[in-house]
Amino acid sequence: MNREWWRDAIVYQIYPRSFMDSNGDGIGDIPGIISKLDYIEKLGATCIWLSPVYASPDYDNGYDISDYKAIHPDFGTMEDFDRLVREAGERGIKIIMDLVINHTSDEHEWFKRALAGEKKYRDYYYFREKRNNWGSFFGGRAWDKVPGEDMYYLHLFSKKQPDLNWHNPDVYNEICDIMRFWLDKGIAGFRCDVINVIYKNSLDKGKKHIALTGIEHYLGTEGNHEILRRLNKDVLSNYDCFTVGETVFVDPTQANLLMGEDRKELNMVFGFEHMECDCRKLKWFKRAYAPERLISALDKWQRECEWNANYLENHDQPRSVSRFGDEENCRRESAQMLCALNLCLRGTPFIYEGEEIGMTNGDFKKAAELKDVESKNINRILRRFPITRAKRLKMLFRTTRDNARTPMQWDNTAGGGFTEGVPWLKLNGNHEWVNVENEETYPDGILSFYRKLIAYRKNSEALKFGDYNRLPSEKGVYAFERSCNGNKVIAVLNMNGYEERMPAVTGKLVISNCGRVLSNDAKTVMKPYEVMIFEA
Ligand code: ISL
Ligand code: CA
Repeated sequence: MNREWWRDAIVYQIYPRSFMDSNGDGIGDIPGIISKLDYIEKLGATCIWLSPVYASPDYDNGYDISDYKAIHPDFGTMEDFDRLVREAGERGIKIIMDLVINHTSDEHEWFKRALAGEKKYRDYYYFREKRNNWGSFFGGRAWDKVPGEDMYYLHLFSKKQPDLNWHNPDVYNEICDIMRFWLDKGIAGFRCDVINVIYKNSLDKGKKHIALTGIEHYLGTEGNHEILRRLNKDVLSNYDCFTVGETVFVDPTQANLLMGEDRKELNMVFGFEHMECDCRKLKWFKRAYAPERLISALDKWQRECEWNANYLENHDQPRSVSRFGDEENCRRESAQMLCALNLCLRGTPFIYEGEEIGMTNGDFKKAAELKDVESKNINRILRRFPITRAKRLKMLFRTTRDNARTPMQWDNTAGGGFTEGVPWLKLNGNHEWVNVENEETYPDGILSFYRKLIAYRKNSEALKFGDYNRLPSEKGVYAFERSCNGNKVIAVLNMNGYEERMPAVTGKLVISNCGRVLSNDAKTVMKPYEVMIFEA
């Protein structure tokens, strides 16, 4: 395996709308991000993944792009963007951007010209007289009627996100051009949105599927692999950059086809299997969280994939401390345990803004407080079912992507230090005590733990590149060793909310989160969410 720079990068994901507002309009922006670069540098991140900042009507918060080469005015100007790349670079921080090429916004010029009847642009999308039975990722059907015509168009996501036709060479060329545009500005790669569904084999009728009827016609098709190889050869291979694919519904075998070093498609992928440890396939079908299920999913990917893009949170998922920890009784300990989990596994770690201070799920009270298009769709669908309002809201609040999108909590002032104005999405009331300023005062706090472990990892060949090997332990305790050229690090994590017996490991304790004396004392019982990291 080559030791490219991105393998030992520490990636910090920024959701620009919610990170830092510089002008009081309630929306985070690029000057806001620039003002926090010192914070990101101090954390130890070496790369920022910037969620979309392109021009967009924001029906899906920027994942519906109306101009791929323009910065959304809410976020600032192209000069601001260039300054961000430059000022981050001065701190040794690279920037990767979101590449959303399965679909555009319906307000993109291509789609508008298609609707106006221009043949060339008609072929950029899928227009059909009859719609098939495919389902949309956001609930409901994947086809909507073209206004004023007896025609339908395909959208795997919201109706404001028509799918691009990847059979059309013009589409391919346009996207190559867009990628070069940003790479030439000095960005270091892309996080590729739903990149394993872009190429549709056919528009035939789909087999019935709980939510995504039709998926067999577009998931991980050979044509999709071929496009990725071509994009790699024609564009990416000419730059010092990397790609991480957001690849829905893949198992390690399919993941390896997308990121195998010899395949020359993507460099790494985000798997979803570990995100299914508290639901059945889809988040709507809840089941109780069991640490053991999270462990076995992670362990499987660690064993079966040469490299992983490790993450526990992003802008689509609930907050990990609310989900896999105990935000009420052990917020600090469980957030630190999750930090160690993310940073000690083999692969490139991705940290989502606010994760490093243990931010929790939103404290929503009314459906009207939610802004996410997916939640709005689901709310509409749920209203048709004979369930109580309380039940409907419970389901919405548990699943809404807005849980991760509440404004970053910098301090305890009215706007959380995020804005001087009214935030676009309700700020969590717990910003009074869950905030960066407060964390800065605790040497044993969550933020300090992140900084400490990131710094430790940077100096550890074993954590950066070592092999992974799981060790025997009690249920819900995850113990594994990472070794490289005789250096060995052992991580022992009690992921249970109760005490559990410590596995037998030998080594020198170097990092811990529950006041353990840093020595080799007999360790018999681990406290809830206790972390111990040893050198052997
Ligand atoms: O979050 C999900 C369900 O709640 C996923 O199914 C999600 O829609 C899927 O992972 C694709 O996500 C990506 O593409 C979407 C966008 O809305 C998400 O924010 C993005 O991460 C469409 O572009
Ligand atoms: Ca702003």
